Amino acid sequence: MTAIRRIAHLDMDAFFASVELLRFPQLKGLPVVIGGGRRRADELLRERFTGLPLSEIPPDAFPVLKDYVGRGVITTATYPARQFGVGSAMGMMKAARLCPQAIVLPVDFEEVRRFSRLFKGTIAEIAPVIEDRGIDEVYVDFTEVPSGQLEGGRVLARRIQQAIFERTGLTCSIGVAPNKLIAKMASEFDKPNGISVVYPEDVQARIWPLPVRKINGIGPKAEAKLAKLHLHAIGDIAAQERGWLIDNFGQAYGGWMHDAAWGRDERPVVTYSEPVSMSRETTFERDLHAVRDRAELGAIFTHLCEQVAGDLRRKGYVGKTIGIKLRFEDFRTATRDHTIPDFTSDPAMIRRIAGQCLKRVDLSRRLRLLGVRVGKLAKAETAQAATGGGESASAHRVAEPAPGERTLDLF
Ligand code: TTP
Ligand code: MG
Ligand code: MG
Repeated sequence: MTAIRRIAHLDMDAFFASVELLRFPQLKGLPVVIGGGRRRADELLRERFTGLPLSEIPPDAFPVLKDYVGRGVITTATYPARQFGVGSAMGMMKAARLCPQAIVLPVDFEEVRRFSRLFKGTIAEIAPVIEDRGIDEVYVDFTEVPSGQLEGGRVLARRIQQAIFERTGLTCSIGVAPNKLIAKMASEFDKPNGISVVYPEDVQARIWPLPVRKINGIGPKAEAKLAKLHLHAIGDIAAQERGWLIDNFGQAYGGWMHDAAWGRDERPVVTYSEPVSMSRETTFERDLHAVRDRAELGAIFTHLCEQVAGDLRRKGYVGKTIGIKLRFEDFRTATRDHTIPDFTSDPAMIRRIAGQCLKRVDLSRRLRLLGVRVGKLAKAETAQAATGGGESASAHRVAEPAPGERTLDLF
């Protein structure tokens, strides 16, 4: 008997905020947002409360949103803060109006990454087929795992949830479904600390009523276009002829949308391999024109290069191929790249080469998305030895990129 495909999507609850609450358990149950300044809140508080353990600093000593000065956006918010309507990507000023008493803490990236490794390692001990989807989420293939089929996967999901909590003190939510597409939606059904199991026959009842944006791959632009066509729920898409969707959205995207709405998705869970490229991209709030919006576009471009450079450095990689990706207002996509003789993770170098690539594209149409990618990666220390070490053996050990491209998904 072949096992029924059971795929889980696991996503940590209010991840950056929950990591802070491990340090400050006295804030549990209170509205807390992550955002703003770089200085660690505990350093500032420690100055005021010398000698007192961090967990004993009174909650009313913490900085709150109403006293926050500066622009910035919220990175995430605890569930109690979300009850006030505060959430990711919201401006701090707006959040301060909605929930002035919310405590504001800066993100501690090192700590967040440590817990990211910890929770993923915990899962790996129980179910080895894991696809890393960013800082706080993974897909896990339950199909062949002993007990992976019990109660549609719920038993194994519960075990993983418990193991993560015991190891880290953090909660997560898990969706188990016949494929990645539905599992991703299902992990949100019962957040925080929930488990949702969706069976193939549930698609109509549980997936079709959801707004189209819940499909991972339908963004704000596609949503707007669908709304103009009077399609708001996933079931509205499912009710359309495939050919009609293709006429309106193109062969690939229209066809994919039809499959997605019917809950069809055969993508495998891809286990970890060395990254062969790292990239950052952004979809603009409004379409931008290369000439008329030159300054804005230039700033975004530079920022993307800096972000990719930062990702490379944090993860200890350098690369040789620098590329760009553009998506135009008509959804057409263009890519260009250029390979340089020496490995780099230098933001200025990446910016310069990416800028040259940009010159090779016709920019008369407006842009909806811009991306920067660095490929032909090697571990920084290996590449350094290779360039600086003359005939050293390590020159021949520069990592070859793994077959098939894998882009790091960076929140
Ligand atoms: P999410 O999983 O999207 O959000 P979350 O874990 O905070 O909350 P939820 O319980 O709804 O899953 O993102 C994971 C972390 O990534 C989040 O804690 C902060 C970070 N992040 C950003 O830095 N920028 C963003 O725009 C978003 C959405 C998240
Ligand atoms: Mg999360
Ligand atoms: Mg997430």
